[in-house]
Amino acid sequence: MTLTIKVPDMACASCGEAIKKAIMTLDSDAVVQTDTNTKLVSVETQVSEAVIREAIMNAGYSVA
Ligand SMILES: [Cu+2]
Repeated sequence: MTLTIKVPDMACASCGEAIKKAIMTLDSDAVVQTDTNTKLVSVETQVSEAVIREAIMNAGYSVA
């Protein structure tokens, strides 16, 4: 499934990398795309949305 999650405080490319890394730690097969202009993170994963959201929050970002 593909999730699209808004992360308003993803300010720059290194935020995007940190988020990507946090998700990939949970699911190494995930395909993660981050867009710092739209603040959207799209994740192709088998892991549930709740778990992905938690990973983003644990990395220090809030999810909308
Ligand atoms: Cu940043």
